[in-house]
Amino acid sequence: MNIVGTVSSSEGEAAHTPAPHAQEIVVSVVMPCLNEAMGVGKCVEKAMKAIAAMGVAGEVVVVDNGSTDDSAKIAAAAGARVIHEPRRGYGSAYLRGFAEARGKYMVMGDSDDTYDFSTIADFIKPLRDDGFDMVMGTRLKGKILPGAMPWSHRWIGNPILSGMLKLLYHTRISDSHCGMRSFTREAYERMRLQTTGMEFASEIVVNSLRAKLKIHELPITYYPRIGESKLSGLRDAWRHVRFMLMYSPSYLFQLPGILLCLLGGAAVILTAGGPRSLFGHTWDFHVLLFGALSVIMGYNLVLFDVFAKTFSMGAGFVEPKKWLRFLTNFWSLEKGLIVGGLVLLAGLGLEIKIIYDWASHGYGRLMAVRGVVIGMTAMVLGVQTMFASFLISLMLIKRR
Ligand SMILES: Nc1nc2c(ncn2[C@@H]2O[C@H](COP(=O)(O)OP(=O)(O)OP(=O)(O)O)[C@@H](O)[C@H]2O)c(=O)[nH]1
Ligand SMILES: [Mg+2]
Repeated sequence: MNIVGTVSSSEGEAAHTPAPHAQEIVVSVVMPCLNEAMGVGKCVEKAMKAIAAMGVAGEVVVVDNGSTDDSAKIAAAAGARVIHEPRRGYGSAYLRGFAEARGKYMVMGDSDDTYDFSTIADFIKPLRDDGFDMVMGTRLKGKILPGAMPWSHRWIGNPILSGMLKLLYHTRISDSHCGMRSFTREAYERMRLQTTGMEFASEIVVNSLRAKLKIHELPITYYPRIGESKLSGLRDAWRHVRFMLMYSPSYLFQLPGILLCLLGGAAVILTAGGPRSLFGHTWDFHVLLFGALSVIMGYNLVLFDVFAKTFSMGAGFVEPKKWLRFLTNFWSLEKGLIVGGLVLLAGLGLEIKIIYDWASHGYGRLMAVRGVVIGMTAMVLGVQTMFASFLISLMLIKRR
């Protein structure tokens, strides 16, 4: 058995236990800590004892970035390796902790005594013996003790955020905001995590799904917190929402884009030829105008979707899907320019024809709203296609 407890703090304390060779460490427990003087010592002690009971070499890494209380000293005294990360935030702390961790398996959890670090072995066994890449604790399938989770988190915040994650990323993970998790070093590297705030918890779930990790859900007990919460309700919830939307262009751009195009297209087709009677009303110019607007907005969003996916593919965030492969193999800047140019010319031609007809009728009263709207819409779509082609080509340069 070999438990490591070294300190490297900003106060310049010397390491009091020599660090063994990297390969020797089996389990690294990483805890972010911001003013958790009341809980961190207990968490570190429990983790150290659990590692000892497993009979493997391990370490507890506590990452602090701005505690003004004695958290760092208490954690170090309890046997943790304390690291000071200058960049603030829950995600920053974890990223630094994982970068410093030397174990083959990594366990993460809050340092506020809400998670029971005596159960670390249960988080390691599925990784070591059963071929899983990651273990997600689930409080919802386990037990939430009275006072552990505020009512608003349990019944409003968590269901909304978890529901959104389920919808956008088609995951069946029951408690995607549970803070106690474990994964293998290889799985950690495959996730390529980068966010710095509380949305880090969502990023792990999303990226683990993208990396197709084999995930095991482990029911756990959630205890009341010791010390003050560091969550800032709406602000942190928004960071999760923002992250989920940003990483899901299909729901953010593509779906509303296609809906707007279909809806607008139907309105344009309905009223392009003249007023139409439907549902006991007559529909005319106004419907045509809103329809055109809807098509333009929708097409914009569809282009944003293409931009986002092309960018993500170039940056290596996602594997190219079928249509993106089509885009890279069969599409070219020149083809985009030709198609966009033809649509632009068709629109322009329609506008010129209207002016020509008007002039040839002696510049009398002009009433060609329908044609003008359709021509203008075509011109907008054409120009957008042409310039979008340049932007897409720019983003594909590296890839080609
Ligand atoms: N180093 C560091 N740790 C942080 C930061 N923000 C939060 N933490 C720690 O991250 C863990 C999670 O924060 P909590 O305040 O417990 O958030 P939560 O678990 O969602 O909310 P509670 O239910 O109130 O516990 C705790 O151990 C905090 O001390 C930060 O900016 N830096
Ligand atoms: Mg907590």
